[in-house]
Amino acid sequence: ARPPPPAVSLIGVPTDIGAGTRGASMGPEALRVAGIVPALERFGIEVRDCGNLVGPANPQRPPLHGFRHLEEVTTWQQVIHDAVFAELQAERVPVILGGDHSLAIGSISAVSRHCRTHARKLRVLWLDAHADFNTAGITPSGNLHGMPVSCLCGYGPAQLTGLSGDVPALHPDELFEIGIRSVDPGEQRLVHDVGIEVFDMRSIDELGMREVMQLALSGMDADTHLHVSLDVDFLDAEIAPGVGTTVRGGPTYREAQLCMEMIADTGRLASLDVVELNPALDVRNQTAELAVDLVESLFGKSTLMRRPHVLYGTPGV
Ligand code: B3U
Ligand code: MN
Ligand code: MN
Repeated sequence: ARPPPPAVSLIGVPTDIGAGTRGASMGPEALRVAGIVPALERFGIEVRDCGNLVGPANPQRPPLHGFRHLEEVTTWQQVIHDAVFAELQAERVPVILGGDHSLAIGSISAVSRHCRTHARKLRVLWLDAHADFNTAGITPSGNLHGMPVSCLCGYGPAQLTGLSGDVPALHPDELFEIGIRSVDPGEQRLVHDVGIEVFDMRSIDELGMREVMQLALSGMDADTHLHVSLDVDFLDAEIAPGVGTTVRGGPTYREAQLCMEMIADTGRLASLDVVELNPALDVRNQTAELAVDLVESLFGKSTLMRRPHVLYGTPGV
């Protein structure tokens, strides 16, 4: 028998203070306009739209000690952490509607705290054109949306690395980055030294999306909490123009759909970020509509009645 559909809580995070280009603050509303609520309800999912969180406005300041807007970003992360943690404790699946990608510091810190409280294993899939592993010392921009993964792994200011408790929210072994095609020079070295598992576009070209996803999803079991952090710039810029930092050569519509379907097949998706959607740059809300299509696949939309519960084997075996 199929498991009952999850109860989903939508949490809007209308901020762009971590980004270099303004506009992602309008992302949550664009996803609602694109029909994210009825898209999920169609599968029998009970959806609660919690509305938008409230946090500091964008002060549009230059970097200070390597960061733009560190204090404001920190305030947002505390609000995000608390909201996401509350929904997880209520046994609901939080779907965070961004907002720039700095919000994942708060959301994944909450997921990590929840997993530790309930002795669950954590798996994070980071779907992005960028590695988001900059630090104050190596960032070319000071923008914190380029630093969430490093902060979550413990490389960053204490006010962001300590959100989930004394130990870093994320261990590199719990993380797989997919779709990467833009990594800054200092970032490249750090990603290598820390040992982040990166499936860049070259690996997708060589192995195919299917094998990449089998590897990224392998080794999970019934106790694994799967978090997906979907940066819309993961997608090829031709199909997803509504993002601030497009990088050409990303996954096609079909590759992206397969990626989502294989995640759905595991039956382990327990929290999701949809980030970096920038309606100010979009054309007729098409990027928001595409994101909603992909979210439907993540929650089990499929052409035929096949819903196997697929658990993939041990990584590297
Ligand atoms: N790596 C660059 C660009 C960037 C990272 N994430 C996004 N853009 N969205 C930086 O500024 O850190
Ligand atoms: Mn990105
Ligand atoms: Mn990102």
